[in-house]
Amino acid sequence: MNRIKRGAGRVGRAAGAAVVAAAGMASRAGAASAQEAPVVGAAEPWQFGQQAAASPVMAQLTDFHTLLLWIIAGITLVVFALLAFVMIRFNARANPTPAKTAHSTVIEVIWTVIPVVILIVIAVPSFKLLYFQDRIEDAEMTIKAIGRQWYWDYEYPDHGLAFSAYMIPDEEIQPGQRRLLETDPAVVLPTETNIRIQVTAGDVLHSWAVPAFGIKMDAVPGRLNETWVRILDPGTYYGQCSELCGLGHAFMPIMIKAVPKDAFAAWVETARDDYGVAGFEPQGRVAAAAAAE
Ligand SMILES: [Cu+2]
Repeated sequence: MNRIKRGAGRVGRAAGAAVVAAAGMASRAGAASAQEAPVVGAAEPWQFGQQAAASPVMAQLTDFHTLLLWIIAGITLVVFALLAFVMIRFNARANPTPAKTAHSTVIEVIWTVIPVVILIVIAVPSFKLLYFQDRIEDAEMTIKAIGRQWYWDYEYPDHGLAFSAYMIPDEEIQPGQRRLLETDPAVVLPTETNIRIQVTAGDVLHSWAVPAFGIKMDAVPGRLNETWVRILDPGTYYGQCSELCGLGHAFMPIMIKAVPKDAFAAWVETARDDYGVAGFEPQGRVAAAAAAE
């Protein structure tokens, strides 16, 4: 059902993202724009299940979650049925003279082998998924998120940008914005791009988590953790610090605007005025792409 909904929303969402990109260029804050892209990555009241997958990793996580749910439901039903059978068939009234059986090799084998088979069925896709989300071989660009008390610093080492993203406080929140989730500025990322994400912290433990991407990565001072994302659809995606880091833990959200590649390139050009790193020379793949244009 999700898939149908997502498919239908795609055209509208792409149009919305173009508007956001244009609005982002017009206003420095960008976030204050009335024409937001339709939100795709945020928790909803009375939400059941996962947020709609916005990346291949999250799509696989959702499938894995569904598989586990079926396995758990099956185990619960079997155990319930066995208990009911025992209570009805072997209660004192139905079975006044109990058997004296103390051991059964057959039953021992069955209740050892079946759980082992279940664990293998779980372990194989689990490990595959762990390695899939671990890192991307062929990253097209990198961003670095640095957790701080209590905001996130972001660096775009390929594009020479660096900025701090602070939560928009309640006094300044505009209609249509999401309280405790909106940041200024938002992190802008291109869709359909393999993005390496490096996560670390400058003071205490934090965790960079965006549910729609299937990412929850510890931010550890002195350690560089790595993961990746490929954002499938334009939109706005929200996340929060997910490691208790002190007084402002609930007030350092993550806000990502995913826009098509050309809109991202345009954003990089305008963002350079505000967030450009002095003396930056593009290198490697990004420099080659810029030279080819
Ligand atoms: Cu934190």
